[in-house]
Amino acid sequence: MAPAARTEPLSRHALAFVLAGGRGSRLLELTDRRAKPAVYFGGKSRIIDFALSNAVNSGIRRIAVATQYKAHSLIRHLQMGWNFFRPERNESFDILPASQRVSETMWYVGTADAVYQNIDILETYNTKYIVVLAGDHIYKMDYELMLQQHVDQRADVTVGCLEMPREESSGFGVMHINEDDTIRDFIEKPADPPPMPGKPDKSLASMGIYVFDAKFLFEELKRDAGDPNSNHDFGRDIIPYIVKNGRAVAHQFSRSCVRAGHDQTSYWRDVGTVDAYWAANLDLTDVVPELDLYDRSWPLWTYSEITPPAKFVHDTDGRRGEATCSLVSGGCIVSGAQVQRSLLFTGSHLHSYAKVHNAVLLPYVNVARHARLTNVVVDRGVQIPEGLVVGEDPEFDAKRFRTTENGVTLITQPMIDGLNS
Ligand code: ADQ
Ligand code: ADP
Repeated sequence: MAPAARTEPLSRHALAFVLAGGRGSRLLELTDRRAKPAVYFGGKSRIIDFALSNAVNSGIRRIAVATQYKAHSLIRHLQMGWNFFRPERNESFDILPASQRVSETMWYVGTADAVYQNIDILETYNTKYIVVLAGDHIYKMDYELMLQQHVDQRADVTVGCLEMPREESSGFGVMHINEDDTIRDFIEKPADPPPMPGKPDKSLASMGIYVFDAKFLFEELKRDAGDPNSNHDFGRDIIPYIVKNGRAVAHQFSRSCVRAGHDQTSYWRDVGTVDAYWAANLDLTDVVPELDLYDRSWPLWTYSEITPPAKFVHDTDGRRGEATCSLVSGGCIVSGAQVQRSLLFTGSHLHSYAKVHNAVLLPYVNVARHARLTNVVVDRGVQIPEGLVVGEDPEFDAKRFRTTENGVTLITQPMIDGLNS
């Protein structure tokens, strides 16, 4: 039977519940002071802005964000950038602190618990659907299409999923589906991920995003809360339980990812490691990047500081300050310095004879004269001293900074302060 025509988008009856509490420890010192969703990405934004922008661009007008680990930087960002929701228009944006019931030692309870602890608040919203999102992935997706599949297939839960190389999928939930997208099996983080039928090199991985009917979710969370054997986690407990005892359906990302202009691929990244973070930021400097940030039909909402334009000047010796194949944000000053294939966030200042190449500079970095930085991620506000050379002597870098498997060096201010000790 063909589904009845809809008069109104389903997104108007949905609440997005964004899980933004995870630490993201593989980002090393970048998440010492901020949660992974609050880490800067793409020159002007933070990682969480992608999930939030998807929600808003999909038509969702009720959003709740669950915070936990090192939430201060995240909360400040959300308060400044995401305060345009109006209760008069049936809109809301709630920042939910970690429940007081959770003790310091019990911080890392599962994701389902983060929703369960806020159930009293969620029940007051009178919303029909809940879209559970992770606040730590880079992608553009229209959740309305996922909601539609959920309703059309009368699912208890609909799980967003994508194909990925089998060897990369052991950190994810991996599933088997029938022809009609019903999920037959779901295994959380399998050591040996099962391949897709007919595609021995691929697995079908969960994106960690779920659509539920609100009432069903509340009942399910209450049932799970009473189960002493549960970890209270969506991936480990709730989804496998529904796969066995109810109706779980898979929604393939390729059906609802937002492509624009030249953007023909289903771009999705978990920038969970410093290597992946560095690479995904620098990918944006490609002549034709896979992720199109210039698509005006799917804007990336964020809080952006008010800054003067980026400025490129000759120094007093007449040396040109220039940047090629790079993204340079507002408030930067490149004076007699050379910038190549790099991404500069707001407000950095690069001085004469400095060279940066394959560099991701977070906001307000100062690069003093004659410094040379190659293959680096530099944390916010770092003062790079005169003449410092990073990326040319692996032994020196490994001793003083954090170097990754792929030879990327992460530089923070405490590491710089330690140089003279
Ligand atoms: P993981 O990514 O390992 O797997 P997890 O670490 O639980 O899942 O994080 C999921 C999201 O929840 C992240 O955005 C994190 O920041 C947040 N989070 C974690 N604990 C939280 C808490 N207590 N309060 C608030 N937020 C919290 C999950 C699924 C897999 C799936 C991958 C996709 O379990 O099946 O494949 O996501 O990345
Ligand atoms: P350098 O070490 O490269 O000589 P400086 O800090 O002396 O760097 O700055 C060089 C140039 O950068 C200045 O002459 C000016 O054009 C520009 N500049 C520096 N600070 C500012 C500022 N606050 N506003 C506008 N331009 C600035």
